[in-house]
Amino acid sequence: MAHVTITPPTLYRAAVIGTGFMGRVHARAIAAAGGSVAGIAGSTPDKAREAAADLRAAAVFDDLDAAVDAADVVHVCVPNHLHAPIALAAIAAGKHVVCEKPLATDAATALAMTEAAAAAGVVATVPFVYRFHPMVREARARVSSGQIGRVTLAHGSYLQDWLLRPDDDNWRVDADKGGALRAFGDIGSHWCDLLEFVTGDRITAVNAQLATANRERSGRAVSTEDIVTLQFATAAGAVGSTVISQVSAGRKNRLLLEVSGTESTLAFDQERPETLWVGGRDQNAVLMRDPDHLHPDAARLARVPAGHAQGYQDCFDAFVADTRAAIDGDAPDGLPTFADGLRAARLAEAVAASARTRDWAEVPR
Ligand code: SOE
Repeated sequence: MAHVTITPPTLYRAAVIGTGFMGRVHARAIAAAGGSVAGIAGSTPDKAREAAADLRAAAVFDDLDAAVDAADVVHVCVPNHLHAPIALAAIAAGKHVVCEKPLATDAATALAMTEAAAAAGVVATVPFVYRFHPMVREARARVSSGQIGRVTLAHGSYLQDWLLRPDDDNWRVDADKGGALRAFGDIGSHWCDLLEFVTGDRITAVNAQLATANRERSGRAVSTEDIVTLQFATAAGAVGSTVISQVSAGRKNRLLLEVSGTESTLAFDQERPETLWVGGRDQNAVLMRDPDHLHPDAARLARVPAGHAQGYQDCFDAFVADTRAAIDGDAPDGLPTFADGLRAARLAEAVAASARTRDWAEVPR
C-alpha cells in the first residue's frame, strides 16, 4: 500500500501564565490546536494547582523562569501591568508569545515589546479574537471587494454589565494593574480593532468622553472609566462613533459593528455571530453562516456545518491554530500580532488625550 510521509509540525508546548477566565479559554484553545499545556503558573500555587487539574496541564510552575524553560510558546493571561515583564522575559529566552490585550498599559512599552519580538524573530500574537468569527471575515471580504461601495459611516458599541454595581470588582478597575484606561483597553480596543480589520481603514482622529459611573468600589476610590463615547474620522474619509460601556444593565458582551457604504450596509452583532445583516435600499437580508455560501476566507473559519452554532471559544481555537501555523512558517492572513496590540495602545493614548483636553486628538500611525 502506498504511503505518504507527513512532516510533523513543530511542537506547541505552551506555558499558560494566569489561571482566570482567560487562562482557561487559552488552555482549551491550545488543546484544540493540537498543542499541549506543558504547565500553568498562577498568582498563588493553590490557584495554579486547581487550574492545572481542571485543564489537565502537565505541571504547575511556581516560578516564571521554569515555566518559560518548559515551553515553546508562552501564553500571558495575567493582569495588564504584568504583560510586559513576562512577555519580554519569554522573548529574551527565544520563545513565541501570545499576550492578552491590552498588550501594555502604555504605547512606549507596547512599542518596546513589538520591537523585541521582531528582533528575536519570534511569533508574537494578541487575541483580538472577534476577527475569527466567519461572518466578520465575510463582512471584511465584502468591503474589500467593493460590494458595499465606498465606506462613508461606521458605528456601533461594545456593552457589558459585569461592572454595573459598586460591589462588582476586579483588578482591571485599578489603574496600577489594569492601566489608566480600563473599559477602552479591555473592550474598546476590540471594537476599534474590528472596525479597522473589517474596513481595512484606519482611525486618524478621535474625540472622546470618559465617565466613571461607580467612583467607589469595595470601599476604595476608582479612577478608571466605566464608559467611553467616541467620535472618529478615518484615513479614507469615513466618519463614525462608538459607545463602550461596562455598566449597561442587561448587555453581557454585546459588540455591534455597523458599516455603511454607498451601496449597502453590513451589521455584525457578537452575541448573534451566526448571522450578518445586509441592508439595501430595496431589500434587507440576514445571511447565515453557511460555509457553502461564504467567501473562502470566511468559509475557512467555519468549523461546523450551517445551523450548528459556533462562537467565542471557536474564535479562540482558530486564533491559536493560526498562531501555531505562523510558528510553522505559514502565517495566515488576519492573524493579530503585537503590531496590532501596539496600534490599540496608540489609540488608547489618543482617546485619553482627547478626553483630557476635551478636543480632537490625532492618532499616530
Ligand atoms: C472582560 O471584559 C472580557 O473577558 C474581555 O477581557 C475580553 O477581551 C472580551 O472578549 C470579553 O470580555
